[in-house]
Amino acid sequence: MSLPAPTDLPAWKALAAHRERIAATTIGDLFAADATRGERMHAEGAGLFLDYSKNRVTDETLRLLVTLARETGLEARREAMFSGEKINLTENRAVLHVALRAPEGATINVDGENVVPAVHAVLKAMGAFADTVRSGAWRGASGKRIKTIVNIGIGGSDLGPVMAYEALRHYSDRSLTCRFVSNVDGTDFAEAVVDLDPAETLFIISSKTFTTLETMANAQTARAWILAGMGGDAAVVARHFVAVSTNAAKVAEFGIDTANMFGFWDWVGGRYSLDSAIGLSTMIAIGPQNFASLLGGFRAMDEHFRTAPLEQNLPVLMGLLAVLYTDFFGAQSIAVLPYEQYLKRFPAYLQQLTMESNGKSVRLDGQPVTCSTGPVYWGEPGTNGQHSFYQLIHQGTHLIPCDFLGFNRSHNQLGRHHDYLISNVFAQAEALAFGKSAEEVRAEGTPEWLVPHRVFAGNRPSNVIMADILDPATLGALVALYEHAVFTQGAVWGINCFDQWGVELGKQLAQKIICELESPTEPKLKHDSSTNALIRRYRARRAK
Ligand code: G6Q
Repeated sequence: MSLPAPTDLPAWKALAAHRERIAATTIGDLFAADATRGERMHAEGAGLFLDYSKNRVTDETLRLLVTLARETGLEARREAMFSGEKINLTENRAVLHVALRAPEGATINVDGENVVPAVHAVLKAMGAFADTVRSGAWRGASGKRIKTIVNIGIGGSDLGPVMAYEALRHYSDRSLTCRFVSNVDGTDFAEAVVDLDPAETLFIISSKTFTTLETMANAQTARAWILAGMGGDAAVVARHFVAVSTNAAKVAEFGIDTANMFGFWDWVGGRYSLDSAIGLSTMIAIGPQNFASLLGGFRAMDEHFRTAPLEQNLPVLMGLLAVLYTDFFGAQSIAVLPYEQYLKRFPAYLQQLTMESNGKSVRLDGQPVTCSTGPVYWGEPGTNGQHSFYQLIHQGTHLIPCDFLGFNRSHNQLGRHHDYLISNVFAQAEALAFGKSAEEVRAEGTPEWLVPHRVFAGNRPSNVIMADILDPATLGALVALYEHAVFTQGAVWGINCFDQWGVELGKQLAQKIICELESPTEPKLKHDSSTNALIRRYRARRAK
């Protein structure tokens, strides 16, 4: 196949010329010229409200961005995804996280087979299992009720479940606790179980492949911990371990009863798997009903993405704005700033979703890209971030577009806290956009030598995304918003958002180096001189 480079398309060239024309126009100028801008430039969908008026865009910029989306074939690619085509070309796979939240009765075919009934069969099995754990009907081998669920998984088999557990704590059964072990660093496991009773602990081994080094190492350690704590009989494993995987053979080999294995499929990418069986810990924590609401939120955003006009389509607008800043304003990162403590792990989750998806420098046809792709996504919950890195966003030399996330209501309505919190969302977005001029600083009586230090140039773009309250449906909509915004970016850049070859090389090298570190005799090292020296030094100094 051969694809036109997006940079060769008429809309790209028109945008480049347009960018020159608006170079001197500030966000302040745009607001001054149009009294209705703040009310006009918004979009709504799936319970989310997006105010994008504080961006460096005119109506013409938006028209050109939408034209670019059309010229790059976004709509056809979107349809190809929703209809189960194998758009993940490098792995020859369909990309169907949208099928995970399709309504029962929908039809989505992969290789001529409707996958939706299988999705719902797994959801039902998960629901039945979650209910037995929640009700206490599921007992550990010694007859004790399960109190702690430890999810062992990494990457896509960890970040979604951790994020969702934290985000939906308000909805979780407080007599159960979920913990998450991902790192192969033994400290992660050791600290996670330090105060746990094996008799009351259930491990969920979450691994699509059931071969990932970190997860398998942690799973073996967990198995040994359970056996040591429960008398050493391998039969106890079945009461303390369940698996989420696509690999039944490996699960059985580990000693987990495949009746307690919850499956998914190769058309679910790891970082898009939160709403598959990988969400089992979330379902146990919040219950099957709330999990169904979570899926409902995803589905509502899927529908919006699929049907809303591009000009009013939240993920399309957010994806195109990211392209605009990345390719026409030289921005290298985007900050995501949730003003909601329950979303404290959301930026970490988005790091994987966005950067593993769009950190690519080759297009789908194998040609090198001719523009910048995948910005760095990062962030911390507000207001904490304001007291650390916001300085750079306000007065530094980098342009960092921001997504502010806020909610009209809090689950913890304590005195004036929520108004304080949300006043900061609006204040930060206002300050970034309009800044503070030297005249304003002088008018406050600031001595002349201090004026430049206290000036805020403004003209720094942001989106403000608001919803009523962080409930399961809203979380689903929010995650799907970013999933589809990432898809929009990838479609414009002509890259494959759904593979991750970039994580392979390090994995392979580590396998080789493990043998060298553990070799009883001095290994013959054939790395570069730095790697060789580091290996020798470690071998000489490590704890024996
Ligand atoms: C995500 C990636 C990656 C994956 C982990 C865990 O999109 O594919 O983060 O989720 O490597 O893989 P397993 O689930 O197979 O253990």
